[in-house]
Amino acid sequence: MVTIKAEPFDLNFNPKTTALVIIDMQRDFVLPGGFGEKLGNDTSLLLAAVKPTQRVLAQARKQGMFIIHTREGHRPDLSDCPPAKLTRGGKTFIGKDSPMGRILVRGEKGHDIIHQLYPMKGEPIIDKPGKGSFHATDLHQILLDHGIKTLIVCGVTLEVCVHTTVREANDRGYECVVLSDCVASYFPEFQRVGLEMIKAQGAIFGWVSNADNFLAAIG
Ligand code: TIU
Repeated sequence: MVTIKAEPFDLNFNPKTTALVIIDMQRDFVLPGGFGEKLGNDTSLLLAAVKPTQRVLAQARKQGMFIIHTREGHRPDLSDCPPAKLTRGGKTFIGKDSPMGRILVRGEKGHDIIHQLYPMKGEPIIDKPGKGSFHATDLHQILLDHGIKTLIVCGVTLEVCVHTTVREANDRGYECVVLSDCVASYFPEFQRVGLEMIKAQGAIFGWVSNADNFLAAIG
């Protein structure tokens, strides 16, 4: 067992039963021209999470930790995209052309993970149609098969796909540690409050730590 310095209190975990989960570090969210920008956001705010996550990913690989990547997106025929998600307020972006291919469509350049954090062979990629990583995916089964009990969570955006995934994971019995500098939001206020929400009420659905603390814990 190792101990990670975290809020609201430190957490013990076994690196062998812990997975690093990197959520939706896709061009469509992080780079201009994709889904995030089409929704009216400044995508540059998300880039702050890239370098700290690279450090965490490199060390997790060195330690042989189980690593999982997720991508939000849909089949090319959009048959797995609920109409309520496809068109919001009369606007449709998913499936439309962009400089990085069809937005949030599997197989397109924008849908894929940025090169800085690209998965290595043997690191499962979960393609998910929703915000949560457990909804309509085999993530829970994969984690059970690997005896995983603790999740170290990075990715974007904090208050949408990271929150939804951590809430889903907490309900399924996983202890989740969100690394504050390895997650990002288009809204600085949501980043701050989103982290507060996780750790409030005695870690109501998770813990908050950071890249340095993670690196110190797993050495
Ligand atoms: N829009 C936004 O903040 N996020 C998403 O749509 N998906 C994820 O968070 N991955």
